[in-house]
Amino acid sequence: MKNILNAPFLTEMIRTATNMYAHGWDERNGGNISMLLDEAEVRKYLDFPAIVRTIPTGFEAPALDGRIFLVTGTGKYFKNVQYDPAKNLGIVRLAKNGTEAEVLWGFSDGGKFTSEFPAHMMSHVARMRVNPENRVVMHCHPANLLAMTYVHDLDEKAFTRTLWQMCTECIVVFPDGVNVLPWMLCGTNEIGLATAGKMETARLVVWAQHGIYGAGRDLDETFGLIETAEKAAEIWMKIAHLPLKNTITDAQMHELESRFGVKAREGWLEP
Ligand code: 2HA
Ligand code: ZN
Repeated sequence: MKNILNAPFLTEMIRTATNMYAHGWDERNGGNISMLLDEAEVRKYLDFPAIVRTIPTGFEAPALDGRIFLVTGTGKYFKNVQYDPAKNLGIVRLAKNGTEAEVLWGFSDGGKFTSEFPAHMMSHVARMRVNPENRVVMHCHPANLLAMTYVHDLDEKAFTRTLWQMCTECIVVFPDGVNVLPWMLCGTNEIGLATAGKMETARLVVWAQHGIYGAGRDLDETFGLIETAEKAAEIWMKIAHLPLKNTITDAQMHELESRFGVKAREGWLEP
């Protein structure tokens, strides 16, 4: 008997949402996650075709036609995902050039995918082009990154350099840096397109005065990416008002590049 609740991708999603809530990143219904699934893997745990219902997406994304995603539900609380995964999560397959989402499982109270579905799906398209191994898009509201957007210059290079300087590991974890969008109305196709554009050059995109988007290979990697950036932001918020005595220099950053085999975003370090 197939049981979707035994699927490792579902278990991992539940654990991740629970952990994100525990980190304080997802108050109330804040945050959303989407993960591209492998059809053969889904078939091990779910019979199809078993289209529960079809929901218009409100955008076109031909590159995603036939692609299957596990996604958090709109208005749902991360803290509740573990107690009722079928209500708080859903599995959808995109159809008709991405204009429709066929619900294969979940959203059991008649709900639907996250209000940030456009930003998620458009970001998947962008990341697939850059690195087909990227399967996860994650959005949340970590306090220190958010706080930083009120008091730090939003210039992407300046914002990234500050984060890189706050922990030695940062440049190793996100050498592509952090892109930043100014405040925009969330839940719209416009912010979706803008986020996807920023995802072409970095796996982290800050939404000023709102939160952050991360993209990665799997849930762990994407979580770790946001966790590292948020830790750096926390340190900056602790020291920004104090006289700075020491930092990580660009020469030291270059040492990290060679030691860990990473390359910082072109032109963002002094040669
Ligand atoms: O409601 O985080 O950006 C979930 C959100 C919207
Ligand atoms: Zn949000």
